This record gives sequence, structure tokens and C-alpha cells, in this order.
Amino acid sequence: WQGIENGTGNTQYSGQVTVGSVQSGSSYNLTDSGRGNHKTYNLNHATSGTGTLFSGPDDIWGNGQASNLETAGADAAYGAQLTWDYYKNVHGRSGIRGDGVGASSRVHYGNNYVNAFWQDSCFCMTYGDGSGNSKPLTSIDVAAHEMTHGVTSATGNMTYSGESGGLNEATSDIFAAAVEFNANNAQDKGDYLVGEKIDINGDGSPLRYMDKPSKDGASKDAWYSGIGNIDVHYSSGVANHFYYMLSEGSGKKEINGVQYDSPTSDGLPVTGIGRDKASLIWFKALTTKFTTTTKYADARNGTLAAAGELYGTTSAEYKAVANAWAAVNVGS
Ligand code: ASN
Ligand code: ZN
Repeated sequence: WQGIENGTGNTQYSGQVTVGSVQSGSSYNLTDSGRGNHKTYNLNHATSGTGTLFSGPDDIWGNGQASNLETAGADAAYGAQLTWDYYKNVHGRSGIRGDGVGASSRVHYGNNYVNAFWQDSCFCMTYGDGSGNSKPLTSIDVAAHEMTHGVTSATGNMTYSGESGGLNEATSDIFAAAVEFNANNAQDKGDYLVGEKIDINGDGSPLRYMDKPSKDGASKDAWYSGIGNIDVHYSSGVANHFYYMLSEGSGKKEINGVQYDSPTSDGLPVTGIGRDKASLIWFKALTTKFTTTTKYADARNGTLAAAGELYGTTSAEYKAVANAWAAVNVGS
């Protein structure tokens, strides 16, 4: 007998959730048939190969602890599900390439591997287990960040170096935040922080801050002429900061219990238009304006054009886009 099921995922970062599964004979496996048959595999500490499709006699996945190898599978499957649902429900995009085909996830890559990555070649994403193999990089925002690299590859495809690389990275952080807010998960509420659950720094601090990127000690809050020479995970700060400000405005704000304080480089306040509109503008720019060579000045033009098409060139939204770029020192 074969059937579509809804399994129970006992995740490490997001509590108990529902994950897509398929029953095959007397066993179940982590195949999400409602979302392009996205499959979740166990690499069991290997660093190559596809791994083994998670399967077992019951439809319960993990126990909330990293020591249970199914737990990271549950988190990864949940992150893939939320990312699929976000692009489908908010942007009308069916899957990473927009062709209805699900990707796959591989968890337990190597040992103590503190990273996660997307590869176009396998149309798959891979997660390390983090320090001590106890903090897998399978939080919602990291999953959405990595899968968004797949969306970017299939659309604007901004080259992963220089300013275009920063825009590529920022696109992943932007939609990571959007997916996390959209998920509305009680254990992992939406925020403008990246990687706050996986504790990479060991002190509970996130990897990146979108309201004030320089809080990580390396990212930039505003554009300057040499920004194309720094790591793409730091030059992304300018666009992350733009997105935060376009969404929420400058200055102090508390959202879901997190305090933000976003500075402007021109000293002029920015009024936000809300995350939903900011995300629609970025998505339209990504999918219809950005190219491999897009730099910050082009991203400004592309997002202005997108805002003009969505809301009109005399709209408050259009003006907010211009003001938010000015606030991160990207001018006309
Ligand atoms: N996790 C990293 C990222 O998605 C991997 C990389 O450096 N590309 O940015
Ligand atoms: Zn990235």
C-alpha cells in the first residue's frame, strides 16, 4: 500500500510540527508529495553521496534532541516545507525553479561541520551538524537562506563575488527573514536576525543583524566605493539594512520580543511600508530586473522599477524605496 501521510516531526528548533511523508508498505519515508516530492536524506556523517532516505516503521520523526538522527531530518523537512509554502503562497512560485519540482535535503554532513550549503548540481541542500555535532544548521532561517540561493540561481543569478555577490547573499537573508515571519512558528518567531537558533558563536548571538548589520563586527551598514572587495556575507549588509528599513523604518522598534535600532547614513528618517510589500518589491526585482552583473546602483534602479510597477511611481511605496536606499548611502 502506498499513501500520502502527514507525519509528526519533533524538531530541535521549532517544536512539534507536521511533515510530509509517504507510506510504502509497512514503512514511512520523508517524502513531501504535496511539495514536489521534496525528499530528506541522512548522510550519517558522510561527505559525499545522496545518503539514505529517512524511513522507518512509524510516522514520527525525531525526538527534539540532536542525538536522535531523525531530529535534524525533521527540522530540514520542515524548513523545506515552509520555504516551499512561502514562495507558493506569497509569490505564486511553485518550487525553487518555479517548475513544481521539489529539491532534496541532506542532513548530518561530515562531523562538527558548521555550515550549510545549496548546490544547483544536485538541486539539493546540505546541512552540517554544527559544533559537537549537537547544533545542526537546520533552523528555519538557514534552510530558507540556502534554498533561496537556488531561487536566485534560477532568476537574477547575481554572480557570487563583488557587489553582485553581496546582493545574492542579501537575497538569501531577506527571504530567510520573510519565510521565518510567514511560518509564524511559536518556538522560532520571525525576526530580522539570521541564524539566531543555531548558536554558531556559542554565546547565543545570531550570525547577522539586518537592522544594523555592523553589530556582527564585520558587515557594513551602508555602501562605500570599496564594498565589492569584502566577503559577500558582509557586503550583503547594505541590502539587508535596506530591506529592514523599507519594511520597518529607521530607529527603534520591538517585534516579537526582539529590540531593533536601525541607523540611517544620511540622518534622515525612513518610514517603513511593511514586510509584505518590501518582499514583493524585492522578489519582483530579483525575478525581472536583476542579472548576473547587478551592483548596488542597479539594485536601486531595479527595486524602484519594481515598486513603480507594483504601486506606481508617485506612490508612498516608491518614495520609501528611494529613501531606504538613500539611508544606506545608495543614491542616484
Ligand atoms: N552557508 C553559506 C551561504 O549560504 C555557504 C556559502 O558560503 N555559500 O552563504
Ligand atoms: Zn548564503
